[in-house]
Amino acid sequence: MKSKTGEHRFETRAIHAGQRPDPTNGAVVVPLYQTSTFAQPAPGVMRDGYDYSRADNPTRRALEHNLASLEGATHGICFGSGCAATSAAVQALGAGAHVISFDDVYGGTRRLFSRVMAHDDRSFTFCDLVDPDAFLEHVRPETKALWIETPTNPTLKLADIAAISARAHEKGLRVIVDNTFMSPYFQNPLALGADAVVHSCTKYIGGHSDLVMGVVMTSDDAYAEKVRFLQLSVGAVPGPMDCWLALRSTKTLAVRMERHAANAAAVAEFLEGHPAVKAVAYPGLPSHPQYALAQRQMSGFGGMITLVVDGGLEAARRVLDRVQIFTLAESLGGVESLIEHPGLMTHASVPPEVRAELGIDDGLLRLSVGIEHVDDLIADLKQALAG
Ligand code: P1T
Repeated sequence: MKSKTGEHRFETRAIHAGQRPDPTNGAVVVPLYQTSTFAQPAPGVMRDGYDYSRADNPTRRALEHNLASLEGATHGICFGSGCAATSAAVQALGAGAHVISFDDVYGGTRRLFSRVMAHDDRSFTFCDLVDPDAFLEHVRPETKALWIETPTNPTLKLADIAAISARAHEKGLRVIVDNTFMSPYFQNPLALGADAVVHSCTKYIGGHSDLVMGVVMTSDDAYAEKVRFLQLSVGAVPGPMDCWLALRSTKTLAVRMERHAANAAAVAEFLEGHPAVKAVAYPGLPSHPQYALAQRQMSGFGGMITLVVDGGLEAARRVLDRVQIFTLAESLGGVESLIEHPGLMTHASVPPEVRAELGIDDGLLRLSVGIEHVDDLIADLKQALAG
């Protein structure tokens, strides 16, 4: 299903790319093709390229076109989770690959790299990519790629995608960016020189905390072919229902992201002035050490905030206990505001000494600011932080 909207702006592509009224009955919304298999007119002959839903499905294909269009990629390849997409993106680098990863990545990504994929013949080095030259000393003959998450989860450090991509390409390395926190609306790594983008669609792309999915996007045909082959062969594919939900969600991605960012900016400013808060990280605050880079490579600052409360774990637990609108839960990017304690939750699988090195303090809390009324969100945090 080809989009006729390739030249249009993000909001228009979000609603139309990969989709058009059904040619048989005019349905405006791409139907949910909840089917595992497809009748074939003759052995080996397919209608419109479909034979089995692990290989391809019309609802999934529409979503893949839609997502690729939003990220400015030629190929979008969906998986059953962000972790499955991450795994395929690395597997596609080939056997024996060494990957240099930003040190402060999602705990599940670090676990996948160091406790699953490193047990095959791959190897990983974690380093702080705030300095775009930092990876150079770790490059080996078998190094194939850099893995960047920016902003990082949970300390919201940034990596300069353009600077790192230029240096990496000189060394013949690919750059893969996990763009989950920004969504394709606020940051487009491919336009900055990266070779591939991964999203956990579970987050902003899905946007309603009702699905788990991932995607790999690239304009590199040879690399895409490898990822596509892994999608078919390993089979970690999303079901048609989740694809249908995601396709419905991208239609509102732009307006949701605008509200997430506006609310987060106001919440971050409130937290920065609060006496019980020791530190606040939000890329849109002038106090963020990489504010200039944020302004350069992102068109907005997203909905994620990290704060450190005075009084360590006990004080953090008190806040978690008291919040009423913010829900204590893992994940992020949904319309509802969430709060979590990375040390005990999303990053509990990261060894304590590594957490300490990364600054994942006992008093550190992570907010996913939703799209409720901002005054209610600030009032909730105010009462939760009160002495
Ligand atoms: O959960 P899954 O869809 O498999 O996505 C993994 C993933 C990948 N990349 C980033 C930046 C992520 O934040 C995640 C998942 N993160 C959480 C569940 C979390 O609460 O941080």
